[in-house]
Amino acid sequence: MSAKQHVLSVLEQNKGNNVSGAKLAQELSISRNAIWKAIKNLQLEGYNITAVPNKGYCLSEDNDILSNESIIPYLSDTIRPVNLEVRKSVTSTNTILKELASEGEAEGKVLIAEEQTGGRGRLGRNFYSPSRTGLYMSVLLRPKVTVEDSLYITTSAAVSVAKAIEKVTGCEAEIKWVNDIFCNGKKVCGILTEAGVDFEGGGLEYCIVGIGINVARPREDFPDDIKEIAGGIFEPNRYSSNLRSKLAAEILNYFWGYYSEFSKKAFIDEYRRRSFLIGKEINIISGDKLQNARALEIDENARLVVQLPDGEIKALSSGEISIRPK
Ligand code: BT5
Repeated sequence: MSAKQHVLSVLEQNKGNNVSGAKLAQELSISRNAIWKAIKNLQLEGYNITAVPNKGYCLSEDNDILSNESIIPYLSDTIRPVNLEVRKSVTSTNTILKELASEGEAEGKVLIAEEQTGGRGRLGRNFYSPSRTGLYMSVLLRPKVTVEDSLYITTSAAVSVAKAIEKVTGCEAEIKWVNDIFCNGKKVCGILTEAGVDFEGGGLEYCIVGIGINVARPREDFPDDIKEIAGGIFEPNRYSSNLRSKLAAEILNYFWGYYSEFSKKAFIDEYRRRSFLIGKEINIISGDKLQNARALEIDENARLVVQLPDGEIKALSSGEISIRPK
């Protein structure tokens, strides 16, 4: 760890409180001059650190820059040491992690970005990923599961995100089958799971779970094409505290808990409980075709059970649906 990372780590752990330069120098066994330099560099990177003579340095409570040092304190002991990397701006955390996976990166690598310039959704769609108000994160897994069972990775990630949102922000989070999380009737999160198949072994070579969250509605608002459907967990004027780091850590805590006991499928009941499609009139979308249906339930395999107008009952394990306006 560099002196700068060390200093940041101590300041993050004492956020909102003064830490004396002498104490920092002693704890980190470096000169006070080196501490001062580290502070200057952090301030240049945008960290809101005040220096008060005779009191020391204080990292402002509402400082909201994502870093290993800001996230790690909130990770539960059972998932440490997680191989976390935070970058300022990337094309897509999923794309980069895919490249790393094919170069042999181990399970547990987590890539988090402040901004994505080419954030991706399913089927080649875009995921709008501006800086400051979102959290974009991908997790690399090397699961020993069948291709069929890998569908539950998205299911468990959706439950982890919903639970983490509620724990950290207090906002109620619901799931729209398959991979969207809604707060106050708006999509605040999408999940894109991508896998490399091991053709010889018949299982998965790797699996990447990408999670994109609108923590706050951007000040300049969402682009016109998603304004109606997208929402932030917070309105811009209500979001001031440092929540993204906690949110990232809690998602990982829940997700790792489920993943480490994957075969138990302990997340299914919670997934069903949070699904808000049940009883609704929906459209099943395939290409440019729409088929009317009624959503009956989420079954024990996280499939959406629907009834078609002719009475036929079908269980869908993946796909796209929209709610039909009344
Ligand atoms: C998703 O796809 O919602 C999956 C999004 C996954 C994003 C994460 S971020 C980290 C990782 N790296 C990536 O590059 N991707 C993953 P889908 O269900 O296909 O929904 C895409 C649709 O959601 C778009 O066509 C828009 O209508 C809408 N959309 C785009 N950006 C949005 C946003 N920021 N918030 C809400 N809805 C959005």
